[in-house]
Amino acid sequence: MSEGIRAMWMRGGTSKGGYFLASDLPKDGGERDAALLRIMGSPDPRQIDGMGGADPLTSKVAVVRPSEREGVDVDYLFLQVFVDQAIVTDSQNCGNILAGVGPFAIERGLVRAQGGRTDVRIFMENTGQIAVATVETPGGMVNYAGEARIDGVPGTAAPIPIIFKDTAGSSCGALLPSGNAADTIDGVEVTLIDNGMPCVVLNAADFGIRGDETPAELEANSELRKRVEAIRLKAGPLMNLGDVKEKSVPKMTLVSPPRQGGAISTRTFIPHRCHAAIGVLGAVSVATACLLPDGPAARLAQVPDGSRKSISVEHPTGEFTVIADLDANGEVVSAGVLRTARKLADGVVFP
Ligand code: NQM
Repeated sequence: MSEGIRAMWMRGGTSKGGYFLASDLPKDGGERDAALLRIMGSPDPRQIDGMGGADPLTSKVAVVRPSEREGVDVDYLFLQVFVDQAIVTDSQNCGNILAGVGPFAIERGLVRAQGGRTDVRIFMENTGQIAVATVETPGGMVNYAGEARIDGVPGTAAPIPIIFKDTAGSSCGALLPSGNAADTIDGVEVTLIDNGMPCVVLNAADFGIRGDETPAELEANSELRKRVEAIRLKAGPLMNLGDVKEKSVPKMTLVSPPRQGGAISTRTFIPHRCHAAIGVLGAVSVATACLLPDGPAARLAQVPDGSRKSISVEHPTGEFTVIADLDANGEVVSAGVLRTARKLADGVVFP
């Protein structure tokens, strides 16, 4: 048996995965990915022979290293390990797994705790942007317990507020890669948007659904999935993402009118399974689509007044609030979100 690889297992927001120091993983990308597939138990729909939870949301990896960038503490590379295919991809970022990066960096000694709260400046390697996460560190130790509640996770935990700046065009080169707030693909109106996560926003009604169905109901609707995937494959090149057949982006968000007093209701295919909630940067992108002059989200959204907008994005297990700050042109310049994280295990995993 191999010697094993040091890892911490954490819940980050509404996702879960393995957190590794880059120096603990094989240097060679191919060897690293092969090890991660073995560790997660992929490819296998049940991931029975590994740590993965048979869901893309629990088959995730953070690779963290000290940063050499000015004013940045750590570099974070997110890797999605596919469940039932032998694919490990860095083609997307993940704002949920990001929530565990600050605590992990402090626990591993990459960042020194500063008083009761420690700001960790994180360079997100997948998209080349920076997030600042604030971690509670009373007595110099990470505190995970607290009263913050996020929908999609039972119970409460210590709050980890995260601020994103300049996420527009993170992977697509522009907030609206086609240059339009609304386009038409296969006769369906879409917004192609990237404010941290490439997303295609669609009106649920255009697919003959209400938009408040459960993820299981939507996953069982093979006609819907076929139409959504056909649009996704055409959207990829229009979003400067090339052939997206084997990529986990763009995400496909079906929007409908809010049901619980929020701004918009969502169901998101990520891209083949339907998310139990919504991704962090996915929510930032969809919230931004609500503020555009045109498109399916803008038409349905209930948007509050003011240059600081609190946009509540409803999803299958509750809601996700994005605090968006706008400039004089009405463009989103920064977004704040609240997440929590939990350390689940710290030890050695065997590829
Ligand atoms: O959009 C799932 C998640 C995510 C990504 C996905 C995420 C984000 O919930 O920033 O967090 O869309 O694949 O972890």
